[in-house]
Amino acid sequence: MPKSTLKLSNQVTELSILDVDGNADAALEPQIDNDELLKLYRFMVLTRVLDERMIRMQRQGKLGTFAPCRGQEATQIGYIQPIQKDDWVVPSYRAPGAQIWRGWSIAQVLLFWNGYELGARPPEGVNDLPIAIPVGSHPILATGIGMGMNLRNEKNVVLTAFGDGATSEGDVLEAFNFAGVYGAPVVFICENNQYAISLPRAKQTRAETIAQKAIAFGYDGVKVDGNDILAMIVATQAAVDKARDGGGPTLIEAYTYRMEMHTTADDPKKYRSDEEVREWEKKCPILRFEKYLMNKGVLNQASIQDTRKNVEQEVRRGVEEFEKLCVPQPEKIFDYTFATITPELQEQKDEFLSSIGVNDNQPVH
Ligand SMILES: Cc1ncc(C[n+]2csc(CCOP(=O)(O)OP(=O)(O)O)c2C)c(N)n1
Repeated sequence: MPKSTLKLSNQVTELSILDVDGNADAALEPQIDNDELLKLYRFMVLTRVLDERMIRMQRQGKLGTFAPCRGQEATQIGYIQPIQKDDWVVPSYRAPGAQIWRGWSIAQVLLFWNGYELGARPPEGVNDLPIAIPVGSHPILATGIGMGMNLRNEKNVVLTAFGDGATSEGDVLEAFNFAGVYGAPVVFICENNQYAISLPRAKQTRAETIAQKAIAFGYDGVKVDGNDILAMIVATQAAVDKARDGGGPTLIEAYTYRMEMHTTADDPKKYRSDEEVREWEKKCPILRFEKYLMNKGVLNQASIQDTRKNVEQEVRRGVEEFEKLCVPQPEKIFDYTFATITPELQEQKDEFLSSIGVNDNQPVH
């Protein structure tokens, strides 16, 4: 038997459309109308402004630890744009812009990071799961939802996003495999931001790309420039269309960079150089899209300033709403453990309430 290299039917493609100066590859440029382009831009700026505000709030003791996303705006707004209302999203914990695009309020995003259950409750009519903090625990839920869609003959798709570190979790590999075996309509987005806390991508896997892992599960992988919103939209739209048409899953690796600390409890200077960060600063996804929109005549200096001001106001309103809802209710920890509280837990709850001088089930203010 002769020796040969196997020709596999699945492949890994690489995609970028905008260069760092905002010039688009004409053959690949998607046709998006001006209103939608401006909406995309506004959401990227909103994501950035909210992130900056959240860091300040955390430093002032007004917000708990959270995972900043500066640098990953094109990735998250790009992958969420092709998703329709009836589709499902099983989100990453580092994508508040995508959540807000889906219909979550700014106040809810903030409440989540202060430990309020309301921050984990999807708004009425929003087909999203809450954020999962255990790394890699959620893509398997997306696969299950996708399998359910097939059983019900639904034409919807499910998108899930997770980090490069998550791809080392067994559950994620099971999610990849079951989605392939059952032809589930899942779009897997790996936000490869180069680090899992302090662990660089090179120590996460020996594979040259994350995208190529799809091949082993029997479907295509795409490595996309995650700082290029047009490429993210095109790649995700193709994966969504394929899934909706019964073509099964796709794995998209969004190649990007986490510009900030892993969470507000981390100091990235301990494990990466300023020089490396400066190199990625030049690839800023917002500046790149801004240049593209200015070249097209869709944006100018005045509208850039207006967008920023407008978004700052929206964030301010969100923070005010959050502050009103932020009423500490520590006894709630007992209420959310079981549908009906057990006698033992009720005893503990009573003991806790009396220890803080409250004798009934009134909220603790
Ligand atoms: C099961 C589990 N193990 C460990 C942790 C602690 N932890 C939180 S985030 C993180 C790194 C995740 O990196 P990655 O998947 O690349 O996503 P990123 O945070 O970079 O977006 C770890 C180890 C956790 N939350 N859950």
